[in-house]
Amino acid sequence: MKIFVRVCCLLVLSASLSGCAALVELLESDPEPEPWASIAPMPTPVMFASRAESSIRIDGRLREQAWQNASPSSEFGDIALRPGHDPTEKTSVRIVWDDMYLYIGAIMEESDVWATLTEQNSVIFHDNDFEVFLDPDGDFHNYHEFEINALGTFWELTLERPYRDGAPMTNPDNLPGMEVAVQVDGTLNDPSDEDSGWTVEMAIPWSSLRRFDSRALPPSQGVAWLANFSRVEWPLAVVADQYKKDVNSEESNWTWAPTGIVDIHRPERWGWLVFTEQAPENNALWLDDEPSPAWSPEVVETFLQLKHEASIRNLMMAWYYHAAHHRSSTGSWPVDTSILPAYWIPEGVCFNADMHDNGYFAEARRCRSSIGGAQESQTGHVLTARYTIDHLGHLERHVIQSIR
Ligand SMILES: [Ca+2]
Ligand SMILES: [Ca+2]
Ligand SMILES: [Ca+2]
Repeated sequence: MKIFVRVCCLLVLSASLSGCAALVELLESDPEPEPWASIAPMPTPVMFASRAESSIRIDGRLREQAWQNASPSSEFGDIALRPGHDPTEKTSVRIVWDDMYLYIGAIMEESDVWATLTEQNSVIFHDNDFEVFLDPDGDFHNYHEFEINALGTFWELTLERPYRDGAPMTNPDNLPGMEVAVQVDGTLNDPSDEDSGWTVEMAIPWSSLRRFDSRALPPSQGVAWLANFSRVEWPLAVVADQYKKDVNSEESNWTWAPTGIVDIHRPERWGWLVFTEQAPENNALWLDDEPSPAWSPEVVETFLQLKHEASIRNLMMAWYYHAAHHRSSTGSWPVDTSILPAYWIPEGVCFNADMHDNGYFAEARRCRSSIGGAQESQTGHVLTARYTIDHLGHLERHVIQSIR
């Protein structure tokens, strides 16, 4: 049931925020087990955000040299990689930055460009849309969501936590100084022809992103952000020469990072945006790929860290889901970590949880005796980190070793 929480919540949200909270409470008390798909391993996309090589004018057209030089992300796929749900239209994003802004450009093929919502901060995914999710510090909490339709109407909100964890939010929450424009390549809301698609071009000032990341902005070379990009696509019929949304049909969700479940609010399944000065030739990358010799040492180091620590991050989320399931099915938190099958704990990782009446505080790190097997970085450091997570799903990474 929880898989519908995003859609249900936002439908309720358009009428009442308190209704949404009640719905979350109802779902949290639902003893139905969390679907395994939600924690099944999913491929993790990685892309580089490189420094813009020319100025960018926000007009919806990605014609500037900066966009031409930026290589596109991997193409979007079904949010849960379900057989038979492959996208019928192609989508990719490009990301560049300069000293003032983070720039996001999306190219969406679309044979029927359609949009109806004109009121700012309305629930935009009721139309076909493009969506951006940014969790700069990667802690799964306090992340920003942006949605826009082909009329250029957009909605922004900040979630303190994902819906599954109660989702207190600021809605709407429009980032100051953001510029955004769309361009339709075809005719809007005219079913008599076949369109090519539409593009989104946006510039987000670093100054408005500071509250999501305590590190320096623009990010230093090699810094990684958690992010996702998504596209909601509704089945359309043509009635009296007009598009009509089939409200009884399920929408498609095409995403950059598959979450494995029809719920985009699973930040633990989003992809990595790695900041770099130089544009790489290939940006359609996955965490399973090998680093390229053409990348800078800082970027290689980040990439290897992300690979190396992925199993620990998975462990933390496996524990989180097991503990949440235990609580929803028995009414109490587990007394210790023995409910977690041992195969979730990677070799050489020490894991423990401090259980208390109202939840827990869990931590995982490479065991001291295994530090020799930790990741050797390009600069000769041994990279180790301690991860912690609490029962509200707040993940933190603490660097504990950096030995030359
Ligand atoms: Ca432009
Ligand atoms: Ca965050
Ligand atoms: Ca058209």
